[in-house]
Amino acid sequence: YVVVAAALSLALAGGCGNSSSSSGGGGKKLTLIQGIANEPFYISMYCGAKDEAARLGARLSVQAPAQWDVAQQTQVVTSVAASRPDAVLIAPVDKDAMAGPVRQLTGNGSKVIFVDTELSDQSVGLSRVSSDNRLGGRLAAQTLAKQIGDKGKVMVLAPTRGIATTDDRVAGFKEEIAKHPGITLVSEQYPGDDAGKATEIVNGELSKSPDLAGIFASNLVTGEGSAASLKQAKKVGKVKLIEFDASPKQVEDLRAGTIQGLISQEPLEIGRQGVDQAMNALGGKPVTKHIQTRLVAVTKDNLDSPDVAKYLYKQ
Ligand code: T6T
Repeated sequence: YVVVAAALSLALAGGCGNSSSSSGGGGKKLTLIQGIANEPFYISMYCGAKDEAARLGARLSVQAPAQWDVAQQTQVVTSVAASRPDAVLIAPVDKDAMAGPVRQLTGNGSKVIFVDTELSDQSVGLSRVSSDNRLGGRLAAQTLAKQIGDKGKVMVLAPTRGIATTDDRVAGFKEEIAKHPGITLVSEQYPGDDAGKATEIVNGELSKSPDLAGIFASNLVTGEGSAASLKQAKKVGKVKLIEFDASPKQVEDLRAGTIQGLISQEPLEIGRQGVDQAMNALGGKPVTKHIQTRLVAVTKDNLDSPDVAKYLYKQ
């Protein structure tokens, strides 16, 4: 099964060429373990990591679970640990449940760098490269507040509790919303890694609160589910939708008016910097413990400006 998931993620790794890169002989062996296979954010991250590995003469392979799931990612980690790469870049799917499996990697001698998500246990891993997700949640709330004229009912969705990134985004969102007396958070929902479930939940909320003003979907899958619900309920544009990430499909939906704002990350840069830190560690150079990449709030107004275009995820 693990082989199947890995093969799938290799086959669909996107427009960044082969699954591994080598400048020939003697290169360090790096493995990237994504949170989930075939997903635009992680594909971009892989592209950035792959380019950087090629530039530095390292070999990079990529593995991922087919779904966002602790048991599935544990299987992937166990097989990677057995292959003893020099370093592993990993986005753990749960900040606590993945601590044991990640320790297998360090126990087998691999240097560990967290990319995107991370563990609660700060003693594991040499470096953490991610967006400032709390800030991203605050930005989402500010963008939504503007869109709804600073008043009304809003809801927030994340896949599950326990994901380092989306937990921080929800916390940042709530922190900012609390500063807007005209806005009430009526619902905080965790549909799992399942767009269909997210659609059902938003459908339910729309029946319960027909005057719902806005939604913050804190990642791609919850965004996809929320957009589908608004389409079904014919509420597109009436209920303002802010999503994290900026996949080609999300950008298309922003242009079409289904989505009013995207909080875009720099997945290419996260991949690149993750490889740099791994290579620093392997070369005995200083390693930066915490690197925060940039975020930008994208709306229809700035979508076509060159400053913003570079934030949209390339595949
Ligand atoms: O938002 C990204 C990523 O940052 C997060 O950790 C999980 O979801 C995504 O991969 C988007 O689906």
